[in-house]
Amino acid sequence: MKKVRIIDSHTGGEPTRVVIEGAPDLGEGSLDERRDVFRRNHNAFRAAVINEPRGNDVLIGALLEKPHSDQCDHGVIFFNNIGPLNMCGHGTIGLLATLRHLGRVEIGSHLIETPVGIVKTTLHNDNEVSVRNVPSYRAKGKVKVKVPDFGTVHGDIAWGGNWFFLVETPDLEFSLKNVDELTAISWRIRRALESNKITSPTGAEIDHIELFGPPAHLDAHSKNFILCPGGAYDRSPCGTGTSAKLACLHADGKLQPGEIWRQESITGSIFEGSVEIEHTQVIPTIKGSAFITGEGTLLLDENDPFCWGIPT
Ligand code: PYC
Repeated sequence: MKKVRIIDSHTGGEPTRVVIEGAPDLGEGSLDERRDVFRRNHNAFRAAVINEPRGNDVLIGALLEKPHSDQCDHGVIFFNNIGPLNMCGHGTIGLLATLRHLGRVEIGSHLIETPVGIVKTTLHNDNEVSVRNVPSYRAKGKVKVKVPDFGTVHGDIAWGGNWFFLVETPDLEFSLKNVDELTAISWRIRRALESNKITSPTGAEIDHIELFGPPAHLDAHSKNFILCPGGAYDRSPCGTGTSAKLACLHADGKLQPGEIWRQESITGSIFEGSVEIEHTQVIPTIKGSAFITGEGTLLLDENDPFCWGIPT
C-alpha cells in the first residue's frame, strides 16, 4: 500500500492539497523540466491525489520540490484534475499557509520557484500571504470572437502565470445561483477560441476563461468568474487570473503602480492586487488568506479498481 501525506487548505474558498511525502521523484532538472516529467510519467499519481474518489474536480494539488535555483527556499509544481499547471496564485498562498503549519517558514519573505519563474511570497502575521508574481502582460486586446448561442464578445488575451481570455460581461448575474449559466457561457467562449484557432502568441491554448461583472462588496472593484481548464470554476478570485487582469488594467491606463485593486470572486472572497514596473515589465502582487482544513495520509491500494482515480 503506497502512502501519500497531504495537507489541505483553502484560499478564498478554493482548495489546495500539498503533497508533503510520497510524491514521485522528478529528478534534479529545472522546475519546468520536472513538470514535464510529472506530466509524461506520473499522470496516474496526479489523478490518484486529485480526482475522485479521494479528491474532486475543484482541488488543486501541489508537489513540494527542492528548488533548482539556489536563491529559492522551496520549489512547487501545481496540478489539477487534468494535468499540471504553470503557476497557481491561490495555491501559492495555500502552500505558504501549509509550510507555516508545518513550522517550515516564519513570518517574512520566501522565494518560491515555479515552472514559469520565481515568485516572492511574504507571510504576514494574520494568515495573509502576498505573492509577487511572475511578470504579467496583455498579449492582445479587444479580440473579437463570435460565440454560438451567446453573441459576439471582445476579450483580452493575457498572461498572469497561466493564459486567460478576459471578457467584461456586466449583464450576466454574478451569483453562486447562476454558476451553471456562467460555466456554460465560459465553455462556449473557450470552444469558440479553439474553433477560431485563437491561441497565445506562442500557440499555447488559452485554457482559462475569466468573466467580469459588478462587485457585490462595497470595497471591491469588480467580481469575476473563472472557468479552469478541467471544467471547475475557481472559488477564489484566482491569483494568476487577477494578475492577468491587473496587467490589462495597467495597459489601459486604469491602474497606476501602487494603486490597490480589490478583485472579488464568485463566492465573495477578495484578493487585493497592485502592480509595480520593473525594467518595463508589469509585476503584479496579490494578497489573500489561506486556512488549513485537514492533514492526512492517502492510501493507494493497487487492488482498488479506482486506486488511480476515476478518469475525468
Ligand atoms: O489562483 O492562480 C490561481 C489559480 C489557477 C487555477 C486555480 N487557481
